[in-house]
Amino acid sequence: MRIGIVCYPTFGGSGVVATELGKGLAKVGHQVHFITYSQPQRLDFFNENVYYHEVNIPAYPLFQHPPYESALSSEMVHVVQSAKLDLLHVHYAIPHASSAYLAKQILAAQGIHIPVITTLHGTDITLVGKDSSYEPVVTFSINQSDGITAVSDFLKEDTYRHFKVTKDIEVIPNFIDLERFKKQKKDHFKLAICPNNEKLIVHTSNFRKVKRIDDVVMVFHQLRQQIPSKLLLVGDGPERVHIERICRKLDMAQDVRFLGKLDAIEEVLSVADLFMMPSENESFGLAALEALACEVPLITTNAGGLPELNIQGVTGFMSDVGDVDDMVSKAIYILQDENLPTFKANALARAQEFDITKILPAYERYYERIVESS
Ligand code: GMT
Repeated sequence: MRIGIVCYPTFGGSGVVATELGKGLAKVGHQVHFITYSQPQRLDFFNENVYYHEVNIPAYPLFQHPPYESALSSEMVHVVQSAKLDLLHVHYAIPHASSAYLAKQILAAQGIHIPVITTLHGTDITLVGKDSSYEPVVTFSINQSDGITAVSDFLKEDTYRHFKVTKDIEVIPNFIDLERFKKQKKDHFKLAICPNNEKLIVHTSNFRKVKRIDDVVMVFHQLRQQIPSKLLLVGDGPERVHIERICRKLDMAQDVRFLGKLDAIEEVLSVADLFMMPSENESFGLAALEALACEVPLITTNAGGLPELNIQGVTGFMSDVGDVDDMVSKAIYILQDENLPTFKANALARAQEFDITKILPAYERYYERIVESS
């Protein structure tokens, strides 16, 4: 098939999923055309089946806000026409679903039919999409998509709860490339960070409020008083400065390292003993799946789709949002030398259920279904 993929090109989960999906589809022989405003972070390899089309957004003094949606729709029209695409698959509803709708109408007027699939990822539904500034457009454009997928049962149900969506939503969970995300031997790295054999706790995110990084820090603050440990914070975003200040205030600067945005996150995860995701909400928790693949057990909340990934007492533990004391006691349990190996083995076994080779065919089948029926 010739597939157009539209996504955010940044480190965010939806962009990562879209890029990895495109790479996977290209590897099995599909022609994949990425349409984004800059090179996707993980589109870092050459494959004869991968094409990249950058959305050009011309500046004009009148524009306080450059009309990205119009430029994106226009680029979709050009790519569908020139590459003769069979399908447009847009990731994250805002504004990709409405831009795709417009492109579809423009092409229909030229006698070209292009099916559109929208994949819902999380904050496009649970946070931003609900805002009345966006809601009518989000509802309309989701309903106008020929196919809709969501990355968890929770997200599917939440979409029906908050939007008047009348179409079926197919749940296709996120996935992981186990050839890339696997535990690597990085003893020198572990020794540099934990010279006295401390336990290593890792959190990665885009440092937004919804991630509740304060809770990561408060759990670590209590944990390090009972188990010698270090904390690595990977990523960057609006909360970073605030979190750095808390760490200094709690006199933890020696034990907490900020690594910024890292591409080779699997190297850090390879030496981690515990991954923390105390999010307020999380439709899937891709970063937690990356940790599992590197044999790292989880402390997460039970919010959103996290119970569909983290199995209580098996791959780690879940606590209520904000229950720092509960997270501390569960983290201490996992980190006991007699418990840790079992949790690590369970983590890998769970990740194997989300291997890209198992999930990619679900997307292919769904594509075929939508192309045939639309
Ligand atoms: O987590 C974020 O804030 C980024 C966001 C995105 O769209 O890039 O992530 C969402 O999509 C990911 C990929 O499907 C999911 O794994 C994340 O759970 C989801 N984030 C939230 O629901 C907060």
